[in-house]
Amino acid sequence: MDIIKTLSDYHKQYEVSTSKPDEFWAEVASEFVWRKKWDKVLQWDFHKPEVKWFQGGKLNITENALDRHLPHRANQTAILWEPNDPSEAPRKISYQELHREVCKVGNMLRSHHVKKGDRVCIYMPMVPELIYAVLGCARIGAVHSVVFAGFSAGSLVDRINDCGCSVVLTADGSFRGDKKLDLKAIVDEALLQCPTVRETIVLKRTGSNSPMKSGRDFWWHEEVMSQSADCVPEMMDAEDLLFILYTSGSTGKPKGMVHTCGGYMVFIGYTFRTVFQYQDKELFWCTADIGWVTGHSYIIYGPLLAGATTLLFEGIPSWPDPGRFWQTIERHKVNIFYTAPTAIRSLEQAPISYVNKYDLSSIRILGTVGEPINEEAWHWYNKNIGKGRCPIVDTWWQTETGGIMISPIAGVTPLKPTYATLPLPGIQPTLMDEQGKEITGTGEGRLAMKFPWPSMARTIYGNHQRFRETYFSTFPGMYFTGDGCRRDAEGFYRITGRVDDIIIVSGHNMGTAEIESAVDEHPAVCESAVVGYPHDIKGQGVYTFVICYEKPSDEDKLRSEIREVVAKIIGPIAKPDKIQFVSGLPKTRSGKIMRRILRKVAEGDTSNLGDITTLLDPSVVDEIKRGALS
Ligand code: 7RM
Repeated sequence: MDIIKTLSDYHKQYEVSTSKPDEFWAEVASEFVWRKKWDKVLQWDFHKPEVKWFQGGKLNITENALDRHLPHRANQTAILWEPNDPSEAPRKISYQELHREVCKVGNMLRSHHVKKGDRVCIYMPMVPELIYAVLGCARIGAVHSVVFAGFSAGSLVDRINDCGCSVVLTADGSFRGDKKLDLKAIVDEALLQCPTVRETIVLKRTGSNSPMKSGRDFWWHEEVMSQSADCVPEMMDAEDLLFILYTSGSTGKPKGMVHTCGGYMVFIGYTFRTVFQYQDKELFWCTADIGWVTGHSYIIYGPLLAGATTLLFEGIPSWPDPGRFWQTIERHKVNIFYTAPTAIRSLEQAPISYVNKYDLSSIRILGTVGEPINEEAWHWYNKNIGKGRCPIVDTWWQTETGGIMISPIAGVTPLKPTYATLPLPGIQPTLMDEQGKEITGTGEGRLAMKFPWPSMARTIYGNHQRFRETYFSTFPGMYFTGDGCRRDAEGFYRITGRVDDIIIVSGHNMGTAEIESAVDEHPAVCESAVVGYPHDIKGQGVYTFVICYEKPSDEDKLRSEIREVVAKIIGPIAKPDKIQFVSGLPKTRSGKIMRRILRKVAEGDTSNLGDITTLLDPSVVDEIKRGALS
């Protein structure tokens, strides 16, 4: 399939992808190496639900991401690693070296009796060995389950036990800014409650003195040393499991989203090249963590399937100072930069000199992912980072979708700030109203998908019923995303936020996202989060947490101004009852606000906030608790 280069290419491919989906995806898939061609492109039934792509096909994704490139890219850098500490030397790993290291890890796992289908937990810092671990699993057909290395022992226990991992790949520790985290100690604590784990293999990174339990714990360097650099790839059926990735539901235990080999490969390879318009020899940087689906799809698999050079960053955006991203772009001449709105908003609070002292002229394309980007942050990113000459692709997708679903195609399809714009070929979105009727034309409703795409999750590990109930029961015969969405007259989509974030004030349904975007219109406001709380008269009241660019000199005056702005934009009914000024919000690393915590604070019940260790910065919670308004 030729890469889309013009708007009319887009319309043509889109048309074919919906009128003849089998032909369309067969053509995309035929660019890859299949050991055996599929018998059937697609079989599906959203009522069961059951979705199978490329049935009968046999492949190994690492052959496509590595071996396939060796004849012409052996010496090209595959991974450019920028360590946490900018004074430590970056590392370049060529495709040849990456192939060798992945094979060694594959053999190491086999020597520890890991076989096809076994689940392997990966709990490691953002170092090249983490990528070797992921691909090493894929090489031998083991199912990787990466757990973000900032999660607590308790979160790790849940994720290991849910899918019964037999081996944990980890490190002695990790560096994050000026902090050191003792990962092995966390693993040791977790393993007290993980009966299925036989062994751990521990990479040395920080040199912390991890006690090793004889017979259970092994050093990575010792185990990998003697392994051969040839590792026969396991031949996988297209529908065999490639990985499990846990995503937190709004309540209850995390869901292990299951992704399979063939469809995931085809869709991630296709969307990476299409959306970012990657050109040979360019340097692509996605700042996500590999513990998040964005890291899986667009640090590892997408770029490597395309034979690209991918930048892997171990550090954090704020250390040693808030210029770290921009310094790194200058240092390595990054061409495509893909980050989260939360990072943009936090960096825009630093003096602009942190941006302007670096040469950002290598950048050609910018991207965002993870949450709706507000108008103001979009313009800041466009002006200060893109210098007004780089398309911004606002990519909407989910852990469940595996890859990008709705997004501009860089430099090809039109942009519209705060809009994810148009569905990619193969993606058939629709908007549904509260009665379950399809909305046509301009309108706002719940975002659903009418037709399968190759990289959609196939189930929740061990709980197909929960999969059906969560995604396929709201609108029978469709996949429900959980997001609210608006469609304009041109057919452009704008994601408005999760629809489970709804509050009912005096009988009026309001999306918290809608109130937030109104609050954000006040020029002093950098960011806000709205939750409901019990209100004697209205049922629920509107409690707003607000981050300002500068500490407000007169808080009460600002409060009444913000109320007026909301009244003007939405109506007096939406006026915040309480406004608490804060310096930060409880967020996950990917920028999702943990409303559960804010709701508790707003309800005045801070005795048990539940697990807060999955937050980017758990310390903000104390400040928020102290400042809570009664
Ligand atoms: C990739 C990822 C998924 C949820 C999704 C949305 C929100 C993601 C955008 C966005 C507006 C975007 N996976 N979301 N991208 N909202 N515009 N471009 O984030 O599983 O962690 O989250 O994130 O609510 O449903 S995820």
